[in-house]
Amino acid sequence: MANDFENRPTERFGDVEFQRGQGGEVHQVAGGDVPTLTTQQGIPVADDQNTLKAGPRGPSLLEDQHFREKIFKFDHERIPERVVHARGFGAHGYFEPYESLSDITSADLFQRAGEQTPVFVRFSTVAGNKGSPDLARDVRGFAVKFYTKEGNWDIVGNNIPIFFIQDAIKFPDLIHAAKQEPDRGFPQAQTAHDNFWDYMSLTPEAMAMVMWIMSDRTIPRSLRFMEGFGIHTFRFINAAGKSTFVKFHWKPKQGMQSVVWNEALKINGADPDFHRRDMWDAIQAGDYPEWELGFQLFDEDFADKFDFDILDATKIIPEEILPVKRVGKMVLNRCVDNFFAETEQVAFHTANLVPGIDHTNDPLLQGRNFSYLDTQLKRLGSPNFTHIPVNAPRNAKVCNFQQDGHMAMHNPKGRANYEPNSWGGEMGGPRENPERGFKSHPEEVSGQKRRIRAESFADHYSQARQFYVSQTEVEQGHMALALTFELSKVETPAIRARVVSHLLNIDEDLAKKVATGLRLEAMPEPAPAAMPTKMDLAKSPALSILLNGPESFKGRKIGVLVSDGVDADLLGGLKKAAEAEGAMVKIVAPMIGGVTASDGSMVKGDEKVDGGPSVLFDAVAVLLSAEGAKTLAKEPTAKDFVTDAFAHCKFIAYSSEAMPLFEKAGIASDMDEGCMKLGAASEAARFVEMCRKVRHWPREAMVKAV
Ligand code: HDD
Repeated sequence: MANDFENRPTERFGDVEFQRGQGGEVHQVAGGDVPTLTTQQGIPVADDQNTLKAGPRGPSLLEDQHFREKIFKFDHERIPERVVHARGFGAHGYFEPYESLSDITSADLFQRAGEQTPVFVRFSTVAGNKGSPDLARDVRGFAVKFYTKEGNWDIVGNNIPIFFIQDAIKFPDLIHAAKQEPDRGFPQAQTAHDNFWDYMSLTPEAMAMVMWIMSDRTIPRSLRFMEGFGIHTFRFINAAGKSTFVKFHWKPKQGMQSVVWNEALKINGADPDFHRRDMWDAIQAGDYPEWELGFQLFDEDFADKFDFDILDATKIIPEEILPVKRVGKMVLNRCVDNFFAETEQVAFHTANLVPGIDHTNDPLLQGRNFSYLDTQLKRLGSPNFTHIPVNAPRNAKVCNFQQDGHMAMHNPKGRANYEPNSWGGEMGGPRENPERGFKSHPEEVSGQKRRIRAESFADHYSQARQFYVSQTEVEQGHMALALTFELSKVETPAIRARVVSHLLNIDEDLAKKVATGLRLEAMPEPAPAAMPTKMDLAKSPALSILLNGPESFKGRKIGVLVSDGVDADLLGGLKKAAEAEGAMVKIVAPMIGGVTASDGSMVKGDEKVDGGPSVLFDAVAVLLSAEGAKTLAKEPTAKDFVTDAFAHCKFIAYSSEAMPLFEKAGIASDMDEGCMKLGAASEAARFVEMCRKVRHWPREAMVKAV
């Protein structure tokens, strides 16, 4: 009798050959360039579609080791997600210093101008679980691993230069309050709920951070368009042992840009992977995102001049007082080969420091130095997580006597697994190196052992105010709306009032706007303050996004709504102008197969109109034929395309034939100088130039109610 694998009919799908089994199931068979499927033991597999059965209709047999192993492996695919920063996206790249910085640090990666050090960066949201949407209002993690020749160095930072709390002992409470409420398991990936604001209102030290998270910083347009910060004060040590304090900054070459809140809500529905896709698309297209690394450098005397403590992670040193020295650039030029192996398994740690860089006594940093190592054991399941390629040093050799444990990939070779030992040569293994080895800064420490917070940490409102007054009017408006939105989701009126009582210590006008937006019954008394607010701190323009926006429209996307009969010249002109600027054009068509243009050519669609709403683009163009406009004017999704673009203050180009759509959408009579009629292809360059401002903010006063 023929066995089950013989005489199967062969079929071709495209270039690929398949065989059809007795039950109609499809088999793909090795041969030529197609490798043989094997088990984990390397044993070749004959049939991956049918379990081993006693008779054609079963039962299945326990001896089917291939089946058992396959299901066993599948059942154990998931590892615990990160307790915070669960949702993330990683990419590879390199860092390159502009000059040697040997006068301030002996860290090897900063010694030679132009020398590249590989990096891996993972961006993340904080509160949401692994499957949460990208545009949640949230702080973004910005963690960078440098694979230096003296070992791995991590800057485990965020896109905001301060933090909620001053002492690490509060971290579990902060995160519990922010994540979903424990009795009901929701809301997910948002701070707009009672527990979060209850905790905030009882945590005056969080008030500066509250200002930052209620600003547009927490709804970035792209991970490529945001700053990053190391937050804490660290130390550099040079070869002579001299210490200099340093704060780390990442400045996006692409400029900063955020979305508006109503847009964020809609992006989350239209494309919950918006940020990941954007980063993936940019790198795949060769438009590599870049950041400059910046240092704020200072000494003890400079630190002593401030009323606040430079060890307090809720404070910044304004750039206008201490400029950021840009020392090099980081370029992300490669997506991961495998998301799980790299992005999911990467393990950052604030205590991964290389010689030439040291901690300070910031009590938040000190606690973090415990937490990160601890969490990796839980998440990755073995103390040998440093053997995973993304975590292993790439440019430094690992030589020590640590051994064994789950999943050990490499143990010390030879007889000696301890030191000191008296075995000579290679057999004796590695030895200490007082010259090259990591040395801590020999800081004097003394004092009583007490649970206490220094008085120098007590000013909770001055920098909150400084952040608020440094924003443009448009940005201040967004903050008032964000606070009103969040607190409107809080069900307990006393919590809403308690938050407003803090706002009164920050800015009276802001407090009034929020109180009015909430229809608060009565204005509360200002919250008791450990220290009065300094009302006269100078504005810091560096804190505003709009004052530090992009200089060009490079790396941005124009969504072009088209119909059959679209003017081929206009479309061609727009594509050319966008390309010249380094921007992308995406075609949004009534059907994904595309449209026939006025010259008879076929224009392929990138999105179908209901799958490509205008919130996905930085600017839009509506290029329709008269017939197309008439048809689309009846389509709710096409009307949303233009009303949303208009409400979100985007620049809009349109063909005159498209007007019926704007009329039907009810915005024709409001169209302003942010909307440009494209009469000829030659005018497209002017439109793209206009888009460099990214949004037409003067419109906002009219549309703010959305
Ligand atoms: Fe943290 C992850 C950033 C305070 C404990 N943190 C984590 C990540 C970032 C930050 C970017 C994700 C890393 C990745 O992509 O894998 N964390 C910060 C910043 C903080 C901060 C900028 C304040 C300045 N964190 C902080 C404190 C503690 C932790 C005070 C605990 C005492 N953080 C953790 C953690 C995580 C983490 C539990 C979860 C997953 C991980 O470490 O690897 O250990």
